Amino acid sequence: MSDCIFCKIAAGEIPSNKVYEDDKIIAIHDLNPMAPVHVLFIPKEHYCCANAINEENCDIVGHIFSKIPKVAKELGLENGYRIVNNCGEDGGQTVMHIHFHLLGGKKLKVDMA
Ligand code: D5M
Repeated sequence: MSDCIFCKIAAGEIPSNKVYEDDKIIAIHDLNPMAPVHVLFIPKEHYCCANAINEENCDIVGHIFSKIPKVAKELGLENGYRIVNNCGEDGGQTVMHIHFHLLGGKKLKVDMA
């Protein structure tokens, strides 16, 4: 998508603070960190949100989750972390290109709503 900021980051058209990249995904430090470690895992292919995931394309979610432990370890999150996906307006999603937040580096508060 030509006007999508995460598509532009994935394509290298906008600079980012990258922590991981392969042919399918990129992981970058969040611009507005909500925790000492706040990384976004972003598929290079554009999917608007969790509602766009189906049986045909759900491998991308497994691929992202398969890379999170390695990146978390490299970033020192030995004591645990949180993975968050916001979907749609009520879910608090602000960038309409699916991404997973990796948060850690302190004992996070439990706040589900
Ligand atoms: O999360 C969207 C997240 O994306 C939010 O935490 C800010 C972050 N963001 C927005 N633009 C950038 C750039 N250019 N680099 C890094 N991080 C960015 P959401 O779940 O949609 O609310």
